[in-house]
Amino acid sequence: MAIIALSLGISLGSCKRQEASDLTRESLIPLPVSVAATGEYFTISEKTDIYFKGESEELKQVAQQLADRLRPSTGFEIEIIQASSEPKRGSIYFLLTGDGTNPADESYELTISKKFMKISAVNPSGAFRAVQTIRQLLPPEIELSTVGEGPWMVPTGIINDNPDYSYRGMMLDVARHFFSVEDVKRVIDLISYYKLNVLHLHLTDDQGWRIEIKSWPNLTAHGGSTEVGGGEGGFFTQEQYSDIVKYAQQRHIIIVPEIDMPGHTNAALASYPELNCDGKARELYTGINVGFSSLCVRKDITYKFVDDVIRELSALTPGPYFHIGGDESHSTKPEDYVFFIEKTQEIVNKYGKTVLGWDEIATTKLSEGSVAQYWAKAPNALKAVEQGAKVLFSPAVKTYLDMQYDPSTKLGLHWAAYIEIDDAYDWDPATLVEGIGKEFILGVEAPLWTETITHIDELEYMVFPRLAGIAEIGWTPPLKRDWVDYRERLAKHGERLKAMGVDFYQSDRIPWPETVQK
Ligand code: TNX
Repeated sequence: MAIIALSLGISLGSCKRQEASDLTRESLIPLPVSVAATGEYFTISEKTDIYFKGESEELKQVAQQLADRLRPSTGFEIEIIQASSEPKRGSIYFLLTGDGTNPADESYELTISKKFMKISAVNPSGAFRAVQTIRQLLPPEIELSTVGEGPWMVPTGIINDNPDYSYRGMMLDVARHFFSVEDVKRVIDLISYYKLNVLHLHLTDDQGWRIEIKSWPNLTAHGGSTEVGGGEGGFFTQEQYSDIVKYAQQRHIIIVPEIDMPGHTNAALASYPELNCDGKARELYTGINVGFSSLCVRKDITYKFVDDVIRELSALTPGPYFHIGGDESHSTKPEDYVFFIEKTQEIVNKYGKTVLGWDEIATTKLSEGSVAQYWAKAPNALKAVEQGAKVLFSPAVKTYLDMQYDPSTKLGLHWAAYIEIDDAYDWDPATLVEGIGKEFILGVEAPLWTETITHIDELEYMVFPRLAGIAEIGWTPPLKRDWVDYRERLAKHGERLKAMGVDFYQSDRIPWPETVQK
């Protein structure tokens, strides 16, 4: 064995990695379902081309995305070629094995040999997930936009992979502080690297209305004009929102839009006096308290409003879900709350969407397919399950990205908990709440509320690296997950995050390599 390693070392000359490779020891996050190593290397060189088989434009785009990632850092002119014959030695080869009947299937097989790298997937989304694996198998410098030396070597073997949960998301609150289209695209790029497939946008709240509704223009003109702390706020035009949706789609991520109702609606109540029971417009609000606002539940105009908003936004949203909020409606009478949520679910369904709502909506009669997002009250989540509904797991004590890491964290809040990297990683949705096993769980989502977060750098600091752990919970089966092993893999990701320019929290619970430490 030693002799083989030595002779390999000599033949590789100046290569950095001279020993036999071991694909099973690569620091992949999320950890794949199965990895088998064959001990050699595939090397991306100036001769490497990327082939794709068949007519799928989406598959071609995935091949293109890999090439676009490789070109700047390798400096190679990597071509995309439709495969007519067996791809030539040294190339990367994409093909689809599915017939399109199960579009939700994100599985892929990545076969890496000395001669080629082959990605076979049921759907283009699986191929896209495989590309993230490939990026993580290359040296971290692959993420830079300047040409590096390489060598661009990947350990050989076979990876068979698919997600444990079909919904793996992050939520971004653009209402408390507004974030630009460019910021949202950056978030999409980063979460796609960890194989998430949902970005939930919290588009409205007391402090701001952030999505243009053409039939109610004052929502953004007035309701979007400020934010927490009194800044200038902002909003997405419908065109910008569609641009985000498309950008996400190309990264195999769906956008879930949220209009939070009937509470958390001060921005709307300030924009249109008729939405208030007393017919008087409210003042704009720039504080951070919750629970004081409510739509006027028994007025007809309220449902004209709700219908228009859901209609316009559903038409711009190809994904299946529409999130109606429903949390902390402390100034809505309980019977009014039930009336409102039941009626609003019907409207969402009428426009062809499935309802998502915070766990409080399970205190009402859920319509077919509605999903409760468990954030605070386990009894609510259980009520959803009793009604035969699925639950999306976002327990605040584990997944809230606005919770401080520890008492010294300058940003964020701590009403639910301090959440260190291990707290966010080391739990299992399927055993967290007695009575809610895996069969009732749609997936996991980590929300970033932005009362205290104003810039993309701050956002990155709160999101990373905790989100990588949530991503692994959503993807990797619990039996394969282990904190001690994860900690080592995450440490290695420090260099990758750094290469991507991510401003992440350098927890002292992670053995970061020296090159990463500030
Ligand atoms: C609770 S989570 C809220 C949000 C706040 C968040 C701050 C939820 C459904 N409601 O309105 O932004 O806490 O951590």
